Amino acid sequence: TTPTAEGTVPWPEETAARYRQEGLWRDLPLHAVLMESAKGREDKVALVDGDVRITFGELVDRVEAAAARLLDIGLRPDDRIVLQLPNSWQFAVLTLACFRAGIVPVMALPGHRLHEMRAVAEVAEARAVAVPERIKDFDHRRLAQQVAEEVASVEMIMISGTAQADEVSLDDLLRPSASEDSPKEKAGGIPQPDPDLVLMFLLSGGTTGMPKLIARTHNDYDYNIRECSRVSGLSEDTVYLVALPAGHNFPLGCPGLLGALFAGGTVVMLSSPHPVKALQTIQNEGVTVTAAVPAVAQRWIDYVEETADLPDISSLKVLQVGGSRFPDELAARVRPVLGCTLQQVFGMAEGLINMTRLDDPEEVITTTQGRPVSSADDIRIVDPLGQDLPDGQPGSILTRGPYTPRGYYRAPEANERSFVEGWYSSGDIVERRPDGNLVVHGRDKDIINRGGEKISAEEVESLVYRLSAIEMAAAVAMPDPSLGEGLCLYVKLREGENITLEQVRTELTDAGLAPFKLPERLEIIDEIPMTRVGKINKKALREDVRRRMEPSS
Ligand code: J2J
Repeated sequence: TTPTAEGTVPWPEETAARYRQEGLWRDLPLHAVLMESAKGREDKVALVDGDVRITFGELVDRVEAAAARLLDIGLRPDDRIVLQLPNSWQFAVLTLACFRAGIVPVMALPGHRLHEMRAVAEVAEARAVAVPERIKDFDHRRLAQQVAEEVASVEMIMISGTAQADEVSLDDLLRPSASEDSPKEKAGGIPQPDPDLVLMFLLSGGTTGMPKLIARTHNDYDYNIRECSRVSGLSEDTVYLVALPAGHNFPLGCPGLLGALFAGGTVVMLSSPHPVKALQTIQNEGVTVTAAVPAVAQRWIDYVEETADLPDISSLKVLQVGGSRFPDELAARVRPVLGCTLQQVFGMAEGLINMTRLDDPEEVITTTQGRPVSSADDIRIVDPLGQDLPDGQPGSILTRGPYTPRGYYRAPEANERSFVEGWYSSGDIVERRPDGNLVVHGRDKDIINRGGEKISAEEVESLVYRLSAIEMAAAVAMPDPSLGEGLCLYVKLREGENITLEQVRTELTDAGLAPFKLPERLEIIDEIPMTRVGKINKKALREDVRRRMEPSS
């Protein structure tokens, strides 16, 4: 029998055996894939971050040395580090060093605050938190200190920048092995991680009050990356731009920065997808492929259309777009305006990745969200009773497969709801066309998808109840011209009370909620509409806010 990490839900034995037998699971620790791609390319640039250029040879050296140092400072295999770093070479090297040592990174986002960081550190029982000193005017060191104060397991703060005496300096930890070689010698000797065990935790964009952790194994993620790389046409000629937050599944491994490195290509880290910087970087580095959410793709398209003196972006061959529904009209503008092939991606950190193929007819590329990257992915489209629907009829999508885990980490209750007899129910309403391509029509899960960042309505609502003026609250999606959706908060007040949007935002900020989850509009109403089964009628509220926002003519 295969070992199973505590708190995870394994694939059934027979299924795992079949994935092995068919060569989908290779039983390689992920760093072995990097070692293989680095072979014969020692002097080729693997990683670019501003002026920093790291060759494959240097990358392997740093990763090996850092893995040994992580163990030297007292971490052990299966320990967890909450990683909250901006897109940077440090992000890539630390992640790979964790993989090498069998230490498990928890992929937090730079936008997360105490509410999220504390929750994931607690569930993961993290021993360390890795942060930059600050990003813009936010003090991440202070945030890490608060997490360490409030979460008993956290005993180490790793700082990218100038570390203080009681902190671990990431610049020091991630330095090359050259000057002192004891760690390097030991690196070869540190044990290989078990490929069936947890590689990392991704964060779910799920619906519950707290973020859920998704344990991905070496075996499943290696396969995920391989299939995505194949479908996206990665090769050693690839220059991949990381413009979305690197801790997201999409830019990390679909095929993302890991796919590009494993293909022997080059990865360029950029801290923001702002069009001026992004397009200049595409020209400077000869970027061939990148991933964007629809809101980012729209900004790039608008910018190119509006700007006279543009950088030359003709190196860009493929623009992947996913994370939320890419409107067909915008999709149709990608090739004419940006001069590259659009690849629509409908994916999820829980596993299943769908992509249009690069040689699909333009109609498929601009109006569908593609099909599973692997023939081993199983998909069903079902009605509310769980009955399979014929092609052409929208319903709930269920999926299982070699890179879709069977449950969240340490979350039996959430698993009851989201996993049905081994099938993951993502809450998306999807139509499968007769040609196999999927079209996403909407969702029946209670989230707000704000420019690709998922916000759990329940998470926001539960914090809103800290305001004593509020008797009842409902967070709903409202239309937003640039982000697709924004967050509108409906409230019913207690007798004689009043409240402003600013007060709500201040209270939620004080509670440590990530800024991207703050409501952007407040509607105070006398009665919150309810459904017949006694739940808040969110559909009615979404229609209501849509009506209120219509320009009065
Ligand atoms: C509509 N909804 C989409 C799309 C995701 C690649 C791409 C995206 C993600 C991601 C990812 C959508 N059209 N094209 O992990 O590797 C919504 C669905 C889905 C949820 C998953 C990747 N692409 N979505 O977005 O875990 O609602 O992953 O269930 O953040 O995003 O969110 P997340």
